[in-house]
Amino acid sequence: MPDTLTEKIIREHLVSGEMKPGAEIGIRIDQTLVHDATGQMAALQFEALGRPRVRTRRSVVYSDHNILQVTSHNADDHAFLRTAASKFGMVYSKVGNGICHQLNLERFSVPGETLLGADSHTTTGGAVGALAVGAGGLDVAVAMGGGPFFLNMPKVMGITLVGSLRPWSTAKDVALEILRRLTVSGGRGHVLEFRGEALMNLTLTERAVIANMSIETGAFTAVFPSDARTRAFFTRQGREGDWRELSADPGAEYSSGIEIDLSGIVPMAAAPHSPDNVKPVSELAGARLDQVAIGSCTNSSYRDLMTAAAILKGRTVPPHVSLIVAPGSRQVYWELARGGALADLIGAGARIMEAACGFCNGVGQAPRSEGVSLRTSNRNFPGRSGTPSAGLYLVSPETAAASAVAGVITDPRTLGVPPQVELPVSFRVDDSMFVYPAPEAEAASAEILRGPSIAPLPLFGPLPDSVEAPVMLALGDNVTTDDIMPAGAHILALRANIPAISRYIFSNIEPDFHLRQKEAGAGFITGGANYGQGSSREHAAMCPRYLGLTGVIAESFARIHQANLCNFGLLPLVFADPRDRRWILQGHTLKIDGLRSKLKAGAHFPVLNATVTREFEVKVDASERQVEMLLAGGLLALAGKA
Ligand code: MIC
Ligand code: SF4
Repeated sequence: MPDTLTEKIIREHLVSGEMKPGAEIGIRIDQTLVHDATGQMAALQFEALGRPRVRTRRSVVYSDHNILQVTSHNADDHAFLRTAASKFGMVYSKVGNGICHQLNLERFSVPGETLLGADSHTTTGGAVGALAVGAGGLDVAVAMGGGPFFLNMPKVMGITLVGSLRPWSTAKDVALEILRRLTVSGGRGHVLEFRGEALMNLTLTERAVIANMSIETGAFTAVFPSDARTRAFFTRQGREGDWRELSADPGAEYSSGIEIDLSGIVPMAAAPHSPDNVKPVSELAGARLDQVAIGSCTNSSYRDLMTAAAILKGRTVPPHVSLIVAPGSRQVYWELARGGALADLIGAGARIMEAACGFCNGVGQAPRSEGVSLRTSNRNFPGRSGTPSAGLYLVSPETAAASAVAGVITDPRTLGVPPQVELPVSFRVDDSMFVYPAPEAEAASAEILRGPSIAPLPLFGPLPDSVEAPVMLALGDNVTTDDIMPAGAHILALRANIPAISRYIFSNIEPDFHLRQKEAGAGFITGGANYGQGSSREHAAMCPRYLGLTGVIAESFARIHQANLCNFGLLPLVFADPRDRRWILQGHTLKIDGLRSKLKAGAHFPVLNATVTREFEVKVDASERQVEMLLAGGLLALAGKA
């Protein structure tokens, strides 16, 4: 049978299971990616698993999230990551080199390979025709050791592109249009596979913008064919040897499909507080703003920043607007400087930041209280900027630059003829900020630097057979991992210390939640659909477990978070009847007896709400493999390592 591109790559990497939609399969991983917010745990877990060296074709540790160095925590973490990478056989990317996803595209991406990254936006790599997937750090640590990555065989949604973009409409607007149509949960269980003749109208970096934001629909990832446009990108990067042509077989069947006419796309914005709250910019025009931030792994490429610079050239941003520009990589930074665009940005009054994530998840540049920030990034969840009361709009670099100059939200089409940005024939390649690992012969004696920021991994015990515990919080639909474990510089700096970072669990919802949870000992959270959407941070599972939480009962779970819950022995339970959620309130006591055998049976089982003496039915959302982990107290416990 003809394969979709997704099926083709999975088939080439399949190590266990049958490729039937929904069935659990295991795939071999060629490359892994972690960074300085997820890599500390991944390295500690890799160490706990007892593997001396990584077994992938390539594994890279990036320094891009935790870069402020307001205390010694960040530098301690970087020293730990650099020395651990060297010992375990990974490439280490120094601070200042750039954002993991941009760097992966530029230097390491390969069509047809599998990439597993401890970051949800690993999907960006789908732009070159790789199967690039985000996961929790522990799943990545297992893959680093040569173990398979387990997933439920996704369905493949064909997204057919027709037409070509009109002036001032961009790939970001296409990504936002997809979100408008699919919402933050419409991609669940699917790979979004792009096809159609109009693909030839999109450059590799434009495809990367769309692949980047595919995760916001809840999709597993996105994948584009590898074609002449892809080849041109590899040639510019001096890596033509890594390119190969790849596409779906003719006649391949898709489980569902949508068509997007690029010529109908207009400048769009995702209004606060969700990436699917999408409106045409023209409807928002004139709204006040305080900050404009251009960058992040979505829109920080050469094309994006050169376009913004061309719009800003010779203009100045008004006094009430703070304009921030953060290039995606050192290569982009250097090219901006070489062509003079950096001078145009400085001239316009921009604050030029490091090539890093920065403002995107609140590591610096938090807006003022109640502030309005227009950003080219991918998430506008409450608190994401570091300022809980701020409102974030997600837009294209064109809309951001036009609005920065006007001082209010502005449709870029009002500016007349758009700038034409030509890509250089070849980009400047300088890999000197990648540090290659110690040779295998020296690795055994290589020392790992463990500063005071690195705390030992917490150990979790087996699941008890009966539970009686209160509902600690009763939440709604689309709870994000930013709600569970907030972003922001002071919290991110504690990523290598579970006891210390645990005090911030749910802190944007209830500042002292951690004290209440500790006192209760056990506990449940209830939620609606798509619980745990957003980032891959496994701290959103590890820390609740560390504080004693027993499980989450929701209508459904986001994929990465569901896997993280299982990896750390926290029960992911789903309501048999979603209406039950409404009468189960915070403070009610829930009781389950014979829990272990009920999980093994895999069927629905009753939970007693002892406060109102009424039962309701739930089912564990876990594969047989994951049930074994839940019973043992998590993946490390099951492996006998905790
Ligand atoms: C994000 O964009 O939310 C992050 C910060 O990159 C996370 C990773 C993390 O929280 O460690 C992600 O997307 O997975
Ligand atoms: Fe970094 Fe933001 Fe991209 Fe996450 S979404 S990897 S924080 S730039």
